Amino acid sequence: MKVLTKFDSTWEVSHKAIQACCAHVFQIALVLLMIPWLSSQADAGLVSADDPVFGLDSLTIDDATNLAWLDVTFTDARAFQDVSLEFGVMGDFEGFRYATEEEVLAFFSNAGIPDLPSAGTLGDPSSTDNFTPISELLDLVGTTDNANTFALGITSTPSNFFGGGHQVTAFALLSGSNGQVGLSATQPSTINGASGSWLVKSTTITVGIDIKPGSFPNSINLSSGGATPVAILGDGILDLMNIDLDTLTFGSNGIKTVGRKDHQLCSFEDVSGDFVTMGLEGFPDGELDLVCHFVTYNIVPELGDTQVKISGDFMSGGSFEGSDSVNIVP
Ligand SMILES: [Ca+2]
Ligand SMILES: [Ca+2]
Ligand SMILES: [Ca+2]
Repeated sequence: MKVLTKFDSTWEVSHKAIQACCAHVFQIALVLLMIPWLSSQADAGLVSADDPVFGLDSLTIDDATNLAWLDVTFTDARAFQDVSLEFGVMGDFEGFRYATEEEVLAFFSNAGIPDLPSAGTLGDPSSTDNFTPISELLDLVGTTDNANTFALGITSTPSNFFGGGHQVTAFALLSGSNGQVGLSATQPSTINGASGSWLVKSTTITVGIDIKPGSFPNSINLSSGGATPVAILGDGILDLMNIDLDTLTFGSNGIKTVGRKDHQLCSFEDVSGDFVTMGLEGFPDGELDLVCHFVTYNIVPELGDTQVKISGDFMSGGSFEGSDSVNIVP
């Protein structure tokens, strides 16, 4: 028994030491577990993030576009025809898609690279100003050559060059004290040991919402006064406190929440229940929900007046959207 106690106290000391030194590491790990692919460093243009499948630092999130870019190393030496078949369920790159040439150039621009070619050209501008931002970009996305001087990746944009029907490739290259960005072309079937693919997925997650908690169908009279409440449903994983209320929009015309003196009309309540399977609209389920109000006559529904979508950003990066049905009444 005493031996066990000794072991216990030893474990406690080391455990406390770990807690003291590494509490922030655990916190970050917890956040990443909750929302696996959101950035671990907020408020920068490009941030490194972890993909649940490809692992630590395998993604680069561009906050300006809400796109997550997969490191080019994962697609190195695989042809367009091959990679394109792997985006479905159980595919090697499930949930990803090819970026377009324009998206790659915007990504390079958002990486702070000043001298870029124009889309649809074979230009490859090179400058000393390009060197540092390209070097930093290569640290994020990886390189496709053995000397670690460039990242070359295929895009989805067909090329006008070399007979057409080719996929354009875009590269960022360090040479001497210069950094060069270029566009070139390749055949869809080409396997190039120094080229990967530029694959992206959206960082927008889908959330559950309930329009008019407590009632169903969600009847809206667009000529009525007042506001329509919309609940963003807490599920124990979604961090409602992380929602940037300034970015919340509702409906296809993007109206904002209403409130006096610039205060958003939002509150935390437990209003929602298992309305999908039980028909218990507004029944508390033990999870707090974020309920916000929108001026009813401003609402423009989506999808032939049968649904309305709410969208917004998280303060730590990334975005979300959710839809619910509506019944527009005269
Ligand atoms: Ca990376
Ligand atoms: Ca409802
Ligand atoms: Ca709830």
